[in-house]
Amino acid sequence: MRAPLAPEAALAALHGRRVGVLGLGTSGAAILRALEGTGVADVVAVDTREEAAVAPGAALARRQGAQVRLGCADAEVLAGCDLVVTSPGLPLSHPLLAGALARGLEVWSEPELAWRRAAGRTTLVAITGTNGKTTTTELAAACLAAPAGGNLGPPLCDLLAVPDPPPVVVAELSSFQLRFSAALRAEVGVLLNLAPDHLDWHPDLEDYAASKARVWANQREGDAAVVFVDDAGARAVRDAHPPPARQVPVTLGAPPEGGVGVVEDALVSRLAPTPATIARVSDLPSAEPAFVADAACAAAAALVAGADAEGVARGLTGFRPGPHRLEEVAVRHGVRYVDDSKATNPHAAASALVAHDSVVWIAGGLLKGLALDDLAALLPGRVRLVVAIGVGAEAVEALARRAGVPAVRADTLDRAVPLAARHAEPGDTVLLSPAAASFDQFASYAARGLAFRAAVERLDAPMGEASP
Ligand code: UMA
Repeated sequence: MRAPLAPEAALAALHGRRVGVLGLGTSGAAILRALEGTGVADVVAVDTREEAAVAPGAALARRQGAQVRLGCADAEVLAGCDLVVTSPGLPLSHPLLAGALARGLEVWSEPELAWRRAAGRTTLVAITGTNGKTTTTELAAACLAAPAGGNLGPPLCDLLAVPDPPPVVVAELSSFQLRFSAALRAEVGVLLNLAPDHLDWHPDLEDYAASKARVWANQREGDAAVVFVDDAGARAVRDAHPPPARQVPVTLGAPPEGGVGVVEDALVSRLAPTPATIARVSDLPSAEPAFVADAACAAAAALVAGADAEGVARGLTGFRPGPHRLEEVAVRHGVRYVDDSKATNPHAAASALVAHDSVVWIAGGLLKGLALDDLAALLPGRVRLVVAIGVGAEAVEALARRAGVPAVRADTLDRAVPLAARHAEPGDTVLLSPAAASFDQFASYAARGLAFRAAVERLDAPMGEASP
């Protein structure tokens, strides 16, 4: 399956070059570490933020003798560079990135650098899609007993650009990372689904979809493209950007030849001529369709990458889903409080809504240029009240109006939770599934989830202790 790129060839691509490193956060620091010992002539490390925000990355860059330019968004700083390695947080329109592209500089993502540094010594199982990437990556890593990295952290450079990289790595790759991964080759590339997201980063949906399709762009004979074929978006990407390698279809329906599917309570592989049961659906940690789809894709990817059947069964059934994904945080007076803060786009919120019957729904935040229209049909008869928060609150209220469901504006989670609690009745679920990113009010979706949990816990506090 391997056609190794010689380590010398990978290093030759960097030798003597002046390299711009864009962003000094987690990715930037990993990029700097991976550039060490490659023979690059010179590094210019740039970040639009000031010292306090990027202190560890800036300190590392200085220790390595790089030129450090902070508070800088002027691409002039890249004069003399012929290669730029960029962080995923910089959108295509960012002046540094747009300036680098306008100057005709070669641009690599952090995973591209990692892959080149691994130089054919690691089998890469790469997982992408709009939703479910983290869960699927963790599941596949558990099935393969291999390390997981990429968008879920640790950065791929820290796993691959080391003297002795692991034989197999499972990577969650975002569209931002794939956008500038021209040579990266994943022996197994998984596409879970595709729905509009990140339209504040990509110029349009086509650019977002084409970036996702790069997960299998450089595949060769013997490699595999795992596609969740129940998802219309994933099918459309596959048809518009056909994988050059073998396709492995995954479905929640009858298992297709050469793929994985479900027969009654069994997850069944038809990767080999004789169908084989991978695991019982009822033994999985969740029977929720989105989770079963992730598990089926992870199993397919792991089996194709060489995992044994027992390891896969153990990996799937022993898995515990991460926090902030449909996580029940409390049951109080017959009302369930569920933290689905990880739902940072409408597609993810839709799968949370359909999994519940009687909901007080807390939604809103940074909408990233996305329309909420597709959710309107899911609200009537299911959502009792919409509680709108964050900068997207107005759009959330407009959605509720269109769906004919009452809505109130709470702006912050601290206010939203008691308000939701007042309206919820026994049997209801108060669901935080924001359909939006958290960055308008929080440092991350995890911080938002923790704030939700804290607000739920305060519901039990005596009046005087409740926050205003
Ligand atoms: N920066 C600028 N100007 C900008 C934007 C960013 O100078 O306009 C700078 C920031 O100031 C920061 C640096 O670039 O100092 C890097 O920031 P970054 O946003 O690229 O973040 P990293 O710390 O490098 O983390 C990234 C991923 N972040 C994003 O894609 C936004 C992390 O994914 C990932 O875990 C990490 O690399 C390691 O691979 C987070 C994420 O939110 C979890 N991902 C998105 C998602 O899952 O929806 C794609």
